[in-house]
Amino acid sequence: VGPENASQPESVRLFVAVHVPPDELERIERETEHLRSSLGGARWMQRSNQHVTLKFLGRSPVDRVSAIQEVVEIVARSHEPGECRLTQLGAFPTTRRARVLWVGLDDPMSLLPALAGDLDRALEPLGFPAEARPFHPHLTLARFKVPERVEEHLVALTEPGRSFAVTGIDLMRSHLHPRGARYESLRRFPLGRGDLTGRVD
Ligand code: 2AM
Repeated sequence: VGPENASQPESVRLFVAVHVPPDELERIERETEHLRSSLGGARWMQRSNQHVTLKFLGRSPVDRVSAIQEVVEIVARSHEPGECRLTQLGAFPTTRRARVLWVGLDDPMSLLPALAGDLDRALEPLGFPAEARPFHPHLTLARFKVPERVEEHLVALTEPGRSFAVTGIDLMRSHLHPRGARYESLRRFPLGRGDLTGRVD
């Protein structure tokens, strides 16, 4: 973990996320191709930047990163892998005045809210305030500087999504640039592996 910039050399911007397999991201891109011309004000996320955020930490001192990693590892180990599927399109805060266009997830075991809730609680003692808003698992596709009416455009995706395994969570760093952020996985933590009291590896 290196310095972010000269004015704030000792902090990094962090979040914890789940990644979606590239073929599913390609499918969503194909299925939303027509929206790129109809939604003129949208800034589309590159596929390499797409993810499902579980917990946003924001700025953190670099010397906190190893303590954060320990907490994320414990949470990851305490949940077994699960299956999710990308489903319908939606928008925040509303489809009439959208700022964020996203694709939602079907998560039959409620793994994502369970992970998000545990991360929220476990990271609070390290100084990261618990999330006040309800958790809505989503993968951001595009953002709007000026809120845009998108409701007429959000027809159902036609191809059925493939269910995919969620086997790990990533501690992510965001690098802010004038032309958009770039996200980097600092470390992936596998889910499960059972026994939390006796590490064998
Ligand atoms: P979004 O996709 O819903 O915009 C990196 O910025 C990731 O952290 C993004 O996926 C973004 O979620 C999320 N994020 C950014 N700022 C946030 C905030 N203040 N609260 C919660 N999540 C945030």
